[in-house]
Amino acid sequence: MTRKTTQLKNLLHSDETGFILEAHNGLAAKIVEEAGFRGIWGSGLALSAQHAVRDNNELRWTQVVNILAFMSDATTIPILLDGDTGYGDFNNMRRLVRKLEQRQIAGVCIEDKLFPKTNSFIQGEQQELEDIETFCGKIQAGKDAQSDDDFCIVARVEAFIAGWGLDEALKRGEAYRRAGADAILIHSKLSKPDEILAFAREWDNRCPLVIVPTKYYSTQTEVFRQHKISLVIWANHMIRASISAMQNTARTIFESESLVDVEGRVATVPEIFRLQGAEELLEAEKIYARSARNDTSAIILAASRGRGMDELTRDKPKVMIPVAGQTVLRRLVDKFKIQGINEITVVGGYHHEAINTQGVNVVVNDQWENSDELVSLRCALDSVAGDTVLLYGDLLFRTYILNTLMDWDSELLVVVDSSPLDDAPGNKNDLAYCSAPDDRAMYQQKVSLEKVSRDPQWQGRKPDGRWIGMLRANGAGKTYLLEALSQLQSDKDFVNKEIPDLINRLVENGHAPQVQYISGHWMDINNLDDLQRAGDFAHRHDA
Ligand code: SPV
Ligand code: MG
Repeated sequence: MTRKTTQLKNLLHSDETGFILEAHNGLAAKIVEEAGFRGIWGSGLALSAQHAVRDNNELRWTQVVNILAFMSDATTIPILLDGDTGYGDFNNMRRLVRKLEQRQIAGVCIEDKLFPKTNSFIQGEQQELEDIETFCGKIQAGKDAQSDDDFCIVARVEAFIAGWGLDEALKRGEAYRRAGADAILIHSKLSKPDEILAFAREWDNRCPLVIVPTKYYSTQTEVFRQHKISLVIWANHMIRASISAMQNTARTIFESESLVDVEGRVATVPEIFRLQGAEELLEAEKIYARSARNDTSAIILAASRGRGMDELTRDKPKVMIPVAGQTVLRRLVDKFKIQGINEITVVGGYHHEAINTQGVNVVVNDQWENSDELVSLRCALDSVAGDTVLLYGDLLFRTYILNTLMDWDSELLVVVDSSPLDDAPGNKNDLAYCSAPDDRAMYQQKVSLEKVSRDPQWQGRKPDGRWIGMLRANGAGKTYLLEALSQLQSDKDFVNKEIPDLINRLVENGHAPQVQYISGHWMDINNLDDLQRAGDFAHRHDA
């Protein structure tokens, strides 16, 4: 891509008349570029006006440079800064040029007035002009300070503004050109272009000529072309457009005490996101923000009423029962959120309308009364892409268990509690038979699951623990899971199948999940006794 300095230089030296439009912040600059302009005018008037301060150097030069950095970052076209008087003497000018180059600003225009200046349209005649030699020294200092040969310094002649006439204007223009200025900006506050055109005729293209037709706006652009004007600056129309739009919007909202009349007339919020480049960040997150687990979703199975809970589940599913002041579902959701898992799907059935936890998607298994877990899982998987953590909705567990589940690098992972069965409360159905018993001395022991069964002596063996109702499927593991699920779906009794059937099918397919052993620190809630214990458990632990 052509350097911004070179782009500006080319714009000035092109045989055609070029046009640049004012912008005063990053957003405005971006809008100017999107409209098709090939350059931006960093107007002193607009830069100060957006902060409701005067165009009298009330904005410090460092503040100007900071705003320009946002404008430059947001755009690929060159910015010509209205640098007022260079904010001081030749030395301040040198420093300004260096700081602008560091921010990829393509050029600066300085005017032959005295610091602090005022806007040319306020009592122009009373404005004192800088001595010609002093101003030439400033131009030369700026040119000597630039490190990029194509950085442009435009010298602005204020002789017409101060009422000094054509001869003085030409004398100054010529002196500034000889001092090294890349272009001359000749300014006028008349509503006709007479001064400018007279200057242009006499100037006869000695070096590029720049104009600002704010006052003589009704002049046809063709006239500028005929007079070989190199660059026309539309100097303040973005700030003026925003002022009218904001005034109208503010008035309408205030008077109507409603947004109805402005919605549709103002930019949409997605349009703001677009201008900010929000989409790029989402893409970048996929690559760089892996720790945020953006690509992991959670599925919580919560379709059944839960037998043995009596009155407590009269009008809500088990997940919505409060345990130590917080529902089981809220506890689960918070744990996922801490892990950066924000895509959480709850499969509801029985009184699903009572699931009103914030931050979850609820999908409904309509057949919940006549179907089991795999039908529920099927409902969720239709809307859940990427890596998935699956768990039962009646689980309470300590936070570290989910942390570890997320940290293990494995395509398929199940959590198995190896604590002695006799001591264990709760559901003893999902007995786990594994390739090796829990060797507690080993960190991330490589063990695979062989069977989940209700049989306490499967193949005459002792179980190695209990599957706690938590499974993770990553990458290819997710594909294997979907594959096993479709196979089971063609079975006649699919509606009665449970997650352990799916796990066992994975094993049969040669995709045995890896086992992550834990010892206690969890419980499931199956009856009122469990619920009692759950309160204690939640109080004692960070469950
Ligand atoms: C500006 O835009 O700040 C200018 C042009 O300097 S003018 O306001 O016409 O002086
Ligand atoms: Mg200005």
